[in-house]
Amino acid sequence: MYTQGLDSLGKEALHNSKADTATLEARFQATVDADEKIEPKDWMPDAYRQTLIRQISQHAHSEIVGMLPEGNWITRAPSLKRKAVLIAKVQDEGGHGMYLYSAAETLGVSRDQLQQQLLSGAAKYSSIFNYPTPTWADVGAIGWLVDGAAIMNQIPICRCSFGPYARAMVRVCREESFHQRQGFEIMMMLAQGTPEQQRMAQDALNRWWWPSLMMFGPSDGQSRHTAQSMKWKIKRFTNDELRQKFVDTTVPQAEYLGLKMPDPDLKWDPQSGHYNFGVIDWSEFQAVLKGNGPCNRERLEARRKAHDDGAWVREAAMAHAEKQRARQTQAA
Ligand code: BYC
Repeated sequence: MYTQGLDSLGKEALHNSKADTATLEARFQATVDADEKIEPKDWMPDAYRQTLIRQISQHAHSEIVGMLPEGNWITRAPSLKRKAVLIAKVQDEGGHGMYLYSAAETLGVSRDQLQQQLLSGAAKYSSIFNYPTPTWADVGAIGWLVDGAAIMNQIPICRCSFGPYARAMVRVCREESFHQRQGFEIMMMLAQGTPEQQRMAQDALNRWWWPSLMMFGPSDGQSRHTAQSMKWKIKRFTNDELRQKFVDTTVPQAEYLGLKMPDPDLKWDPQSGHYNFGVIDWSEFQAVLKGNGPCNRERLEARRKAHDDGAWVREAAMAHAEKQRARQTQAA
């Protein structure tokens, strides 16, 4: 775990007996307002720290659980090339999880604690990964829509006020762009393929469209964290703003593919310059968050099994580290 020892923002104030929390908070907010980064050793309000731990760890868990729906297709990818690309993509998601756990650790929480929160079911991860992947077209739809939505959400996080999170997002977004393109290319091949392949592509779009819109989180009126997170510049756009951007970008892509969006209310509005879209079924979103989505139990069981199966690796690594330490002590 990273040290929390120094406190460059609050150092001077901490040594001043008159300095109080209000002074520290004002300096913190001034730093954020000036678009300067907050670093792990800087003073920060506890609520800012807790919000970041919640969001970054939820994000990390999403990457790790997100390996499962697509991982399901690695052994069945339709060609060697597709298999190699899919393995690389799923491995990238694992890497994103690792950067994000490291970023969360700089806030004073341990990776073990975060793992336990995921495995016990206490921590949230993105609702989207509780849906099944019954056909190869789902791999295309995830890349195109889920990675597409992820990029829309994550590009602004590259400008997040917390340095380690912002910096991790730069590489993550570059990799997600590649993922989105590989997904779109799969959809393009299917959409231009046989009638059966076209049906598969359309069916995958039908199943993934609405859950992709839910990925952006509750509507602004229901989002309990947005206002504060925008003030702290953890978030740069609201959930609804990002959702609208995603719809506006993705509808023309579906048209290009010759696929139909599963929303009879979807309509271009020349006055606003945006697409109007139908009402999201928030009861489905809430059910998934409560653990009752189609695959919630299966996903957590897979993670728990992986954790249990990996126990011997952790033990071996600890034994090796212990042996190295003993050798170094003997040599000294
Ligand atoms: N699913 O006040 P709100 C990927 C929760 S993985 C589940 O709006 P906030 C990929 C929210 O946590 C990318 N829970 O919250 C991987 C809060 O819960 P609590 C994943 C959700 O934080 C593999 C409550 O609802 N991306 O790209 O201001 C393969 C109220 O919401 C969801 C991220 O994690 C949800 N969809 O805004 C392919 C991005 N939405 O703890 C691809 C980082 C909301 O208060 N996270 N909740 O009970 C964020 O940007 C923000 O946390 C959110 C939510 C926009 C998601």
